[in-house]
Amino acid sequence: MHDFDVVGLGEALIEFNQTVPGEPMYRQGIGGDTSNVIIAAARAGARTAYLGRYGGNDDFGELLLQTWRNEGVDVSGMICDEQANNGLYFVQHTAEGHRFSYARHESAAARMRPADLQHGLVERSRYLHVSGISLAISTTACDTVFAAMERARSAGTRSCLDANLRARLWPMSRARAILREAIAQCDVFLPGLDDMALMTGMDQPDAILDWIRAVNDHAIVVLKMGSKGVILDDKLSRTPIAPRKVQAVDATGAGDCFAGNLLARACAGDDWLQACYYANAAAGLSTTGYGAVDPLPGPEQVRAFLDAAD
Ligand code: KDG
Repeated sequence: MHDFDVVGLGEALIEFNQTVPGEPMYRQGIGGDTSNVIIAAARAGARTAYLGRYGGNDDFGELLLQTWRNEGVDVSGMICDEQANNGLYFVQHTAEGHRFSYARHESAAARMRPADLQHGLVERSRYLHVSGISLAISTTACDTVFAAMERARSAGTRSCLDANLRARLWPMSRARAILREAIAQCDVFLPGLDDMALMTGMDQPDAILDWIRAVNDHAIVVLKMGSKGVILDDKLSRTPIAPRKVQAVDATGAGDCFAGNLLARACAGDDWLQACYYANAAAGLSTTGYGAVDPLPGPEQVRAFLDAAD
């Protein structure tokens, strides 16, 4: 029996999200891809925990803890690093979409290491969720992610990976090598089309899915294509799922919303196709408000949207 449906490992960030394009006006929230996933999954009804380090050297650690607790996320595996600050990021909105700028060098999360996992929470969960950002932020964080995946494998916990390839965080050759190994090891892979284009040099979804299958022949794969919807590759077939029409204002965290809802619905008993339809609708809804966390929808909202769209 598992105590958790999904545990996430990575870096939570304090978010400053631009409210008026081109103006120096920002609203404060929290972000960080794996934390967003865990909050999305919690709102969808999953039993969740977040793992890693938060900083004790500034006043933002309490905000992170309070946010997770309010969402019902277990924080017993979080370590307070008194020597370090919490990472920050700024979201700016341009005609080409949103852009991230970071202030996260030597943050608390970047100081995580494999010994931090001795609490054993990975082993008590059905899924472990990690990402290319968790792998990128430092070499000790990278080691911690692989150690967590190893613990997951030994315990029968399934590993879910989002590529989230952020070119600002690491050199591309390192990113390609490390991500390739993580892709080979995961059980569920949720890459964005743009990330895979950067990773492989290809731009056609089928060619990218073929590339992924050559690296990993066993994972459930969902290729997220933003405003073009998603493709589920369950090894037997590839099923495209069209996007839902919404008035999008900010796509920050939409892929994380997809991942959290997908895993929550899979744990609730949906098959992967049903879970994808649900997560696709949830991700669309999450783009209708500003910030990575505030617009993450709950089940009533998603069901109403699915019914209205039918
Ligand atoms: O997916 C959204 C995240 O990218 C955002 O919340 C910030 O985690 C973040 C990052 O490192 O880019």
